[in-house]
Amino acid sequence: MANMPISEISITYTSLINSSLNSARLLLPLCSDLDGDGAINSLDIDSDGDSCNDADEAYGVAGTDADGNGMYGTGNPSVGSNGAVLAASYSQPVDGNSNTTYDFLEATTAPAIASSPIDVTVCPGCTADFIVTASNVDTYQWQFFNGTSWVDLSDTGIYSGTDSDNLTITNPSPSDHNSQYRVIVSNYGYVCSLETSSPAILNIRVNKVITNRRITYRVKKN
Ligand SMILES: [Ca+2]
Ligand SMILES: [Ca+2]
Ligand SMILES: [Ca+2]
Ligand SMILES: [Ca+2]
Repeated sequence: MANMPISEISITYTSLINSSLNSARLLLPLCSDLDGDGAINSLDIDSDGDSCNDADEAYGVAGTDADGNGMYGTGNPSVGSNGAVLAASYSQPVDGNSNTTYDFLEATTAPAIASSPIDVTVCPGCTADFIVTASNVDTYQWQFFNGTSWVDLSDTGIYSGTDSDNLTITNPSPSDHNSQYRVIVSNYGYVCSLETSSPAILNIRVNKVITNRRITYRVKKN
């Protein structure tokens, strides 16, 4: 047991006058090493050992530890006399999944995408579904590529299920041909990782046109 850190102090109160007050006990947790890696929480950059640094988890913002060195911002931050980072402030550490345990003291599994949506081909005016299969997910956000960047979709117009595992596109038009969609999944208790699916393409089946010298026929495919 040599060199083991003290993990807690227990104070037991015993009254010699009133026995009803006996056995009051106060536990003062000290120097907890939550993930058992030999570094106590106050000296551990990832106290719960879930690969998301305390700096990010305490703020609930990925990239708070910008260079991944375990400290606020980039490089060695300036600290005050009590060791507090001068540039950093928060009222209390974040509990993103609202389970009363601060996220930096709670090992959480990152969201993971098992299968990305696949390309879909439908007729004009039909319904297309894009489906993602993922685990440890609290939120889904489907996006559309507008030719320049990916933009978040909402349940308006031809879109529904934009915050679910199933994006439905109802009554697409030929102009929607070749549109690209993808989804971003997240976990409230694990701020470090947003997983993005591979993009999938919406193909609109084009009616075949047969032309002879004088007459054009449009052949309905469906
Ligand atoms: Ca530790
Ligand atoms: Ca962590
Ligand atoms: Ca929590
Ligand atoms: Ca955590």
